[in-house]
Amino acid sequence: MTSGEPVTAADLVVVANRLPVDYVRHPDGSTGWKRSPGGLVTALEPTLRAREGAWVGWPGVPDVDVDPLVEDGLSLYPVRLSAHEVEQYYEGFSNATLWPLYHDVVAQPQFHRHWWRTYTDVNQRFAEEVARVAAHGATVWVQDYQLQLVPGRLRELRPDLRIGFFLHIPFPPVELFRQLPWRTRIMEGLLGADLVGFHTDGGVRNFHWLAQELAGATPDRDPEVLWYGGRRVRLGAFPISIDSQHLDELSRSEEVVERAAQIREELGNPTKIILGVDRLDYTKGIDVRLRAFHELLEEDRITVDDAVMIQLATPSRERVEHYQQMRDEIELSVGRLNGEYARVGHPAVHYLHRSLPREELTAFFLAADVMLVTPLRDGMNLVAKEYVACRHDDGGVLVLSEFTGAAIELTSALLVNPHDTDGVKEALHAALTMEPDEGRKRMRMLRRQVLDHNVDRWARSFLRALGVAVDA
Ligand code: ADQ
Repeated sequence: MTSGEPVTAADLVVVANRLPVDYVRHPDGSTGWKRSPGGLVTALEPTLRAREGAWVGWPGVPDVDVDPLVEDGLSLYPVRLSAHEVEQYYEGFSNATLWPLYHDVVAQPQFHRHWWRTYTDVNQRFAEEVARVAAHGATVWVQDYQLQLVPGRLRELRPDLRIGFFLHIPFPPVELFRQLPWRTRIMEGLLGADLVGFHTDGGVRNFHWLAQELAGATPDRDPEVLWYGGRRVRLGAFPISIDSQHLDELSRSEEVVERAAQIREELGNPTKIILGVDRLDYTKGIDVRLRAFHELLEEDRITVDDAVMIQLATPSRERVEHYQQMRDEIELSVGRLNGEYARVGHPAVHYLHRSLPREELTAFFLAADVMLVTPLRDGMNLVAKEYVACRHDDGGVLVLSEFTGAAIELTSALLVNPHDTDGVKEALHAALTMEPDEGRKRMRMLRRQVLDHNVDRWARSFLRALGVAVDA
């Protein structure tokens, strides 16, 4: 899977916490690489390859020194992290400080000075590695909240570079961001970029205000431009998407269509299937939808013959304490619900704590009559878009939280406030009883949006705004 020598000076460098491949140690002691195909790789691959691109990131295993490699024509530069750094920079500052703070403090963020120090050290190391591999005048695209100091550090090291930054999670309201003891340093770090991108206009507005208040940036007549250190910093909303065409095709394949029918049968041919698919994260509102379903059963408005629920949950951040607690709570709720409403051989909720292969997930999407996406806060939420892309039959109803970035584009979904249990319950009931014509009309509108705005379009529009010449 690897071949050739890494390019010595790349014109386009992507830098993200993780490489698009994971380093693996096999039980027999041998080592290798496993592809971890994420949306980001798919989106950026064609552009990266066309430009002799490079990717800088952590290989996913602590304490390993691995040489740069070429994977299918893409140069990969591993950044070493010690176990201690993974704990403090990644699990600590990234996922127990920034993640909850940026998601409206739905969990209490922890502020620890030693975590912050490690975050700054690791950001410095990423910046140094990029500075080493980027060609003169190259474009660097920094990804996400783990690397917010990289643009600033990189600008100091390499003022010749063109630097873009994209935040995949929400950029928080002013009052919340100000809780962060290192708020000014983070703003200064981000302002090192030439372009700072968010999923939504809300993120742009929050950043615009905070940059002036905390870092002394000055506004321009253009509301999407700030001046900082004598430089122009452009801001913009770039709602990310998925490889819609690929999912649409996959969902039409014979195997997937057959598997979807088989899933329905295995569930005992219920009238309706309700589905939830998430990384197991407290921001995703899994408890909200379980409560709504539970109450509908309790009030006898539905029975387990009318509707079964499936919750697929990818294990996530299992070493972070809050995630362990939340997993226990969700599993307790599932157990209670089944204890009260399941019959032998017919659970009310089917709960799988694992990651499924793409084809299998697509079949679940195709089988589900109602898709419940109820995060308390989410930068975008790709699951909502994936569900829509898979419904080539115009079937299915999407219930979507207003607090996702996706809700701005997917306005024909049944939009809900996840804090309002009655509202979620009514929307779930409305979705279960919706006239097929009404459902199809909504789904057609959703599909137009998702199929027109794919992830390739997202990547191109960001790079274009950064001043990179990309094909139309
Ligand atoms: P995430 O918080 O990870 O992403 P999301 O956008 O929904 O959230 O993406 C999750 C991905 O994992 C989807 O592609 C989904 O299909 C997949 N997945 C979930 N459960 C799975 C399972 N059991 N088996 C297999 N696959 C599963 C962050 C931000 C989001 C933002 C994205 C991209 O939090 O708001 O949309 O980055 O910017």
